[in-house]
Amino acid sequence: AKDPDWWRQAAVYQIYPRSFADSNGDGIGDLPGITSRIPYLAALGIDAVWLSPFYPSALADGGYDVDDYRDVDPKLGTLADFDEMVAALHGAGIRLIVDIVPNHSSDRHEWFREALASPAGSAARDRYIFRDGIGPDGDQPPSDWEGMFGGPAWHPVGDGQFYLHLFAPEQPDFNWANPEVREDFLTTLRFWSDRGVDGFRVDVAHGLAKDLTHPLPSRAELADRLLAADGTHPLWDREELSEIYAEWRAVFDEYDPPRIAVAEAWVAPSRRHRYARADSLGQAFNFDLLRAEFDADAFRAIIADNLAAVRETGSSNTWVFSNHDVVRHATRYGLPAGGGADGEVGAAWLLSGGIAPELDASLGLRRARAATLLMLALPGSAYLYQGEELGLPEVAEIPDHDRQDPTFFRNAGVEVGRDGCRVPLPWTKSGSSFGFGEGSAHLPQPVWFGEFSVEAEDADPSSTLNLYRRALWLRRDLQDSEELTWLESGADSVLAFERPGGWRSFTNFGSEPARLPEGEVLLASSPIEGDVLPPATTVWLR
Ligand code: TEU
Ligand code: CA
Repeated sequence: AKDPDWWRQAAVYQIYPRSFADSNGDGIGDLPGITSRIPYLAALGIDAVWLSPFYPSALADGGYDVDDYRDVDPKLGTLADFDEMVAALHGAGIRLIVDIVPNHSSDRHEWFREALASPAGSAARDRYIFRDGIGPDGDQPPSDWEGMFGGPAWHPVGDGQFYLHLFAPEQPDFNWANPEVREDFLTTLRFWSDRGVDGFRVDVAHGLAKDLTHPLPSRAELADRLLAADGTHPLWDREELSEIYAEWRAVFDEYDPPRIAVAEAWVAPSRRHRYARADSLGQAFNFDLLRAEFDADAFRAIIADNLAAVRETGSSNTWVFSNHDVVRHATRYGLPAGGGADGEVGAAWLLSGGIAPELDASLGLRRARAATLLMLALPGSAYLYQGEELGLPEVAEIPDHDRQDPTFFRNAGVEVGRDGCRVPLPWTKSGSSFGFGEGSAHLPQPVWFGEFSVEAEDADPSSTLNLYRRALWLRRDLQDSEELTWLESGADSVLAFERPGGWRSFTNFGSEPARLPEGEVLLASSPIEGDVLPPATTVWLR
């Protein structure tokens, strides 16, 4: 059915392709591997897959350094494999969203190689952001800016010029003021839409537009401007983005049903919703819950604010606890509270991947299950990250020489990188790479991974996998309109609300048992006895 609103309350499962399933034993997950696991995805009860980059890439940043936007990395398969995967997903009733990375290409992209081979001031260089060096000898970077992964944001090319890279040096930023760049991305959107993809996840959607026409501000001045968040920052969240995404919207609307898009924009909540408007990308990731402590008041405020804001944009809400960039939530919730400012799970923990020695893993998992069940009762789309349905914790024990993430290498000592949430999935209790593939996995799996395998959890009725399955299928039956009514729970630590059809959700965030209201228990995140709502537990009642 061509339901144009399919995305509004979808459960979307993120696949990090190199770590999902390996079909040919080279240790790298691939597209045929994904296709072979579609029965698993279908049984899970998801509505769509979001596929992280699968394009040709030297993997300087896990595939977010794209060599060619209109091809498949040969290590992951071919375009024919892609078409087969799309057909099989659609055959199973699962839609596909692909990641698109418009802020930067890789330094191996044809256009960037052409830029390097061309002189300063050439048309080829104008597709990226080149500037002359400064200082008495002209050998100093144009400004003191730092990249997101640490180190200078300008890289010298040997002829007196430098190029801008807000991420790794292998990720030169595009010049979005150049019409050729704009046009090429429209071609890419059509290329994948024509192949049947249902939508796009837009990487660093708040980047792209930049204003470097004025004297470049210092790093300190930039930081001040960011706080103002008024659309005039030279690098982030600029007003011109609306124009760019209006052009994208016109392309999405060429299709039936229109292709959807979700913005990844790390901006202030008050600025996020402009990406979600119907004349823009249509939906934006809401990372507020992801950054919050496991706390009833924090969750209540975030949910209420977002329900109100989204009503104004006409979009639907999005909820996220885990993705390929952050410490898995089963681990985060086992960390001591108050790691950061403003009641957030310390940005330090989140972004550094630093695992505290005082981690309580079983509390973390218990809370993660409760939080997920709460999220799946909320109106809007739930974005799930591969492995969270197994309750996978962050993998801390990765030897330095096996690490791949650039944040580790460029910021060593400050960050341990994002590899710990990207370790290949365990499918079986034992055997070569726990069923991921016949060879050894590209990131080492810990010895205990088999306990969290699909095989082990499949057989255990109380496993996290079976909880996710039941929750996702029930949610499909129960989801109705996007209404939510808050309920008086009688306890500060208990967050309660009702959805249409008499579906109620109660979460006890506290460490003491609370009273469970009357009703039919549909599902609970931990075992329930009598009229007690145990600590760190969500129950669905009707
Ligand atoms: O992330 C955008 C981003 O701003 C990241 O720096 C994010 O804040 C960080 O990873 C949190 O640890 C996107 C992708 O999700 C990420 O994997 C890429 O590395 C990045 O863009 C560059 O493409
Ligand atoms: Ca492979």
